[in-house]
Amino acid sequence: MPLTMALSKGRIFDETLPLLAHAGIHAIEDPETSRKLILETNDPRVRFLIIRASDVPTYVQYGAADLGVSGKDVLLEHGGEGLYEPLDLGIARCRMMVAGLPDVGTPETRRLRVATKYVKSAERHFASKGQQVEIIKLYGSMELAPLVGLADRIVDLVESGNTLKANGLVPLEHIADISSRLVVNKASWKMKHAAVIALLNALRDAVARRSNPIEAAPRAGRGAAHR
Ligand code: PRT
Ligand code: MG
Repeated sequence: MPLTMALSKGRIFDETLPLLAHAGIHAIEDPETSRKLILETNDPRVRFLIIRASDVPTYVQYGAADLGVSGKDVLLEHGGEGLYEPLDLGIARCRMMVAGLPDVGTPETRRLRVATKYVKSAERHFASKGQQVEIIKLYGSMELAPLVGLADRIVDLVESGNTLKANGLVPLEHIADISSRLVVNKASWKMKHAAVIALLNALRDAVARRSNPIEAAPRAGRGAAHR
């Protein structure tokens, strides 16, 4: 049965491709140069939808895509309704953090202001510490907010830490480790079970090989001599 897979351009597409290649699936066009939003693959039973990262869970929830690849940050905001999340692909890793200007304490006369696009995750984090905060919803460039007095803190993703550093900010609290997950529509899981399970198993195998390349590598490729 044909499978439609929702992917976003950029790091998720780039890092999912090698895993899909292990399952024998290759995109015929590059989404960075093609303007098409539906990409065929070498396998006539599989096609990709190229959509915004934050829209992937929605397409899968409503069954417009059978499955997709989505960052855990996006899934935490979406809530995961209508989806199974059977596999951590271990790609596009980063941390969700609270950050701010160094040596700036919490204000005494008002609630802490926190700017973020991760409203639910931020609310949950501060509620779990018993801290009342005012969340300011932004859609990007959160790092700017503390610099111009819009917020006391931000909640954002941190990978190398270079973006924080370049803006004079420091990481303050760790909220969650983030990686991308395979998500599957609940009805597709039932109705297209064999096709979904075959792809899931191939991807699981690709993830295991990547995290344990020595054991998974063919014998000639082990290179024991130069280790
Ligand atoms: O389409 P939309 O704008 O909604 O999505 P997007 O721009 O978030 O998509 P994209 O492709 O940038 O990110 C897709 C997914 O990659 C995210 O949902 C995360 O799960 C994951 N990911 C991993 C990251 C990062 N690492 C990351 N570093 N997403 C964003 N960043 C940004 C971060 O927000 C910050 O601005 O990179 C900056 C920090 O990087 P460092 O290396 O300077 O610390
Ligand atoms: Mg981006």
